[in-house]
Amino acid sequence: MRHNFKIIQEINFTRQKNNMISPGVLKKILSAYELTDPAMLIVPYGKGLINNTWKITIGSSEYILQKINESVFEKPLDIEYNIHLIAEYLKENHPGYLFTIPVKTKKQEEMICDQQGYFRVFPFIKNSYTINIASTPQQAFEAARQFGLFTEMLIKFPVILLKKTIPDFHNLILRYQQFEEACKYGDPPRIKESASIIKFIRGHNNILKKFQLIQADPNFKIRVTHHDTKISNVLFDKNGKGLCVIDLDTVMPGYFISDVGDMMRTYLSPVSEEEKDIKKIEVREDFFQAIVEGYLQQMSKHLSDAELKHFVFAGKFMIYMQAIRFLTDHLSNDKYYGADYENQNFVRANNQVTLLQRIIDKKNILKQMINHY
Ligand code: ADP
Ligand code: GN1
Ligand code: MG
Repeated sequence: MRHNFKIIQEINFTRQKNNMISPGVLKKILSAYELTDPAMLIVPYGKGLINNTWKITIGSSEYILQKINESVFEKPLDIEYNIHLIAEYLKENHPGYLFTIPVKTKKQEEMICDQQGYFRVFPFIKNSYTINIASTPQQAFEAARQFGLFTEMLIKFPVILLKKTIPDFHNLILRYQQFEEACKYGDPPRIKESASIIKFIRGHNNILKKFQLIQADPNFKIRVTHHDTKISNVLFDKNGKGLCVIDLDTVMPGYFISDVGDMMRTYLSPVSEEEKDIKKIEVREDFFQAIVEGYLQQMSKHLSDAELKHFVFAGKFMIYMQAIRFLTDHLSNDKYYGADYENQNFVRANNQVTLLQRIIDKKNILKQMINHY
């Protein structure tokens, strides 16, 4: 079955992330917040692929300013709606949790719309820091525990109330259809050069079938899911303890395999998805153990047996989907993620299929490690 409109959603738009936005425009945005100051410092910040982020320093006060990528988030106000709803719930039910809420404008708005797009400001959490690669199992444990805690605190929250800020975001069936579309209608030379990775992806579409079974299985619960559990979305304190999760734009109803899978995708290997030298890609078993322990410390009593049995599958699912998304973007001339150099999304896709193969090679060892739970 074809869903034409949705299929082209990720591969057919004008990219916004790299737009140059002048300091003058940013200062005008900030004036809505009473945050203008002649000595203000505005510095691009973070490594996100989608939104624009700046760190603002005014004397001893620090803020994060973000511009939402409207090609990706078609209804930015839905993000504000979700964050607001969750903030209210946590204030009531978990008042001790450090939840980052947007700074209000002079008009009490949590997000503002200017000719340049949608912007919001967060207080920069003092004495916090983020990392881009998990270099110790302890960091992986802390991050996994924070994402588990986030879902657990919201276990009784009526998940149905949340807006789907990117409809079908982690719908692997749709991602696969987009990939097949790109294989047909994408850039012909790139399609030709990608023959072997295309073959690999098609050869592993049993992952797709397993996902279909999950979708039909009532033992797999829809919960409040973060959907972007990379380690740079956890704030740490100076002792290396997790403080809270951030980057909540994709918080929406979802399966646990999205969050656990993205942790595996991004914490298991000592090198990132950008690494060109695939020999450096490996699956660190002690980091897997740390993810299991951290996440299950919060979530073990909520996961069904069927879900627990799919812990390792979660990694395969997310890595496979990310490989598909990078390759689809490469075949579609980098419209979604952009590229800093020729073939960057091909490099990323190749990195992810290598990681997938490494997980498959260690599948039995990893499954044994989860058997104790
Ligand atoms: P992106 O969607 O681009 O990944 P994030 O919301 O993750 O955007 O922000 C990018 C980076 O900015 C984070 O990895 C973190 O380092 C920093 N950051 C974001 N919000 C805060 C905050 N409230 N306090 C401290 N640092 C933050
Ligand atoms: C994007 O915004 P950022 O960089 O945290 C993407 C994720 C991908 C990730 C790959 C909304 O996340 O789904 O896993 O890149 N976010 C969106 O690095 O598409
Ligand atoms: Mg982020």
